[in-house]
Amino acid sequence: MLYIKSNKSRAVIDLSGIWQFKLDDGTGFENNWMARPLEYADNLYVPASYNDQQEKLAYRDHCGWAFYQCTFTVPQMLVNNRVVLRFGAVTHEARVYLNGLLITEHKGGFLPFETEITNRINDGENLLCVAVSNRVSYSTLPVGNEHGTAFFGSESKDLESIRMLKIRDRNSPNFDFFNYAGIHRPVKIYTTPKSYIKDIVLTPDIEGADGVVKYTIECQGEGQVNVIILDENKRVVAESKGKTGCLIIKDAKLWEPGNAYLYQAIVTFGDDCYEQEFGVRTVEVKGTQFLINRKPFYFKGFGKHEDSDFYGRGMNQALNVKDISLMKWLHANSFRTSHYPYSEEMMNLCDREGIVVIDEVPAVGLNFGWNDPEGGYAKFKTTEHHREVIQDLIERDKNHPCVVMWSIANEPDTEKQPQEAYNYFKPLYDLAHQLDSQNRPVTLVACQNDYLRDITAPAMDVICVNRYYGWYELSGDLELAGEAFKNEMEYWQKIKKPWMITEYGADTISGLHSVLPNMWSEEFQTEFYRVMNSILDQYDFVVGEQLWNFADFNTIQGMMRVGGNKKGIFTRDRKPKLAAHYFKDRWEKSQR
Ligand code: E8X
Repeated sequence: MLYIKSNKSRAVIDLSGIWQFKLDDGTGFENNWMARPLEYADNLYVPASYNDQQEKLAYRDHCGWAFYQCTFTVPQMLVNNRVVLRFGAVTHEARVYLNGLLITEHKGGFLPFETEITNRINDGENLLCVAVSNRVSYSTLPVGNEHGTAFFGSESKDLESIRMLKIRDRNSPNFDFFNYAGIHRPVKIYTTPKSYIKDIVLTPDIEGADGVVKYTIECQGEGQVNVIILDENKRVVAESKGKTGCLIIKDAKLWEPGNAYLYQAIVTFGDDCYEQEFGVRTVEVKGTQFLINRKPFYFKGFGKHEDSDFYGRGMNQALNVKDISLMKWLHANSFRTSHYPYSEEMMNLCDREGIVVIDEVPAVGLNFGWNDPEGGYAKFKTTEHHREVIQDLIERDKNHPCVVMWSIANEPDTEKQPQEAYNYFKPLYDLAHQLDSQNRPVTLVACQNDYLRDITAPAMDVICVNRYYGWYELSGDLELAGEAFKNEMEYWQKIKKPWMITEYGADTISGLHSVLPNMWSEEFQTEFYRVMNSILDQYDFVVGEQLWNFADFNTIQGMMRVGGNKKGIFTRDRKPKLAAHYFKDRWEKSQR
């Protein structure tokens, strides 16, 4: 799916701004709220989560549907074009109505969807209504507990008594980030000529000093395809005709981590044209190494979140720019889009800035239900949707040079039901490989501690592991934590695959200090990383360290969380903790 752009053949109308908003009271659909202006609605900003925009418990704790409305008019000069309505992301489920009629529905909160509205728009004002559901369950990704009782995988024995209390319907996410909801990314209307370019797939390779770019252009309607490649100085460096072909860029400048170089493929088809940026780079796994442009690459970076004051999980471009700037300040080179695909705008920025991305689907929370004989993998009704999100993610992000690996899940159970886990994930791993024309490595992020039983993580191209010795286990005892970690590393060394740590960390209250490393203090967080890193540094098969987390972030309320998850090396408003200075120093000096 192409990103939206305005150019000489395409116009864009951005619907960002203040919309009307109202939580469903259970009668919204029945009373046809989508067909006329909402009564007693609030003014909310789009794109952003609705949860934190007003001081209302109902906004914070809502479970179910909510209604958004805005009006728009398409200028007369555009109506002879094909007109498309596109959403960057609506979390988690959307039903879209135009002038009262349902025009599209979408499941999954982190990927774009669009629908043609050419023949549905009125001459004058149009009423757009988006109903949004934030419900998570056994059949959504991310996963929630159907009855809203368990958190962090514990099976509640109190279900019956809670039912007797007749609690209201509520969400119980099985993941450690606030279940923000709403229209999270831009809503735009764009036009194309009636015959148009539908998709562009670019598959770059390197041969000697040259870039070799295979391409496929998908078009609708009649016309001839032309492709021109421009370098950053807008000089034509290659040209071709036809829907598929191969372009040679002589003496190509490579897209390198930290040193991005972007070419543009200018595709024309009849009256339509589209400029697709791309980089010439290769990615592969060889032995125990992760190679970018045939050179060993070592990941230095983070797991992150899309999370900020007021916006919640809504797109925040100023913050994206800030975060990349902070990454560069730290001499970091990469992050993982834990635990869902990030905005297209962030991916575009990473392409330009040379930041390397592990691109993750929203498959988090597949790790509970073991006490129930029908539980676990038998209970999750996610397989079909899981295939869909992998497919849609690869379709959206395939051309990004910043993406070097796909992550098909975070911390699913791979040990309590090892064979079931393998049976569930192996076909998804194969699917990702099959769909990606660049055949990038595929991984899954594993977490449990009975790693000897795990047959799924070792079947991935890179073994990615989250570890919390010294925090969740052996809490506070960094000496034993180090020993336990070292024992584990001796095991992974025998598997002879590239291995990286994708999460490790300690909750830390900014401003809390202690001479000795006491849990929750800034000194403890720093010492924790010093101990773990000294072990990572002893092994050649380690291809990266991504700490948890870049910044503090909001979570569900609970005894484990003091105003959210505090494992950031920055606070939520991006003030450094001691560990940020420690990593800056470490990564600046790093030889890897
Ligand atoms: C944590 C992280 C959480 O925020 C992230 O989304 C997934 C968690 C650790 C799991 N990984 O809690 O800070 C630790 C399990 C320990 C047995």
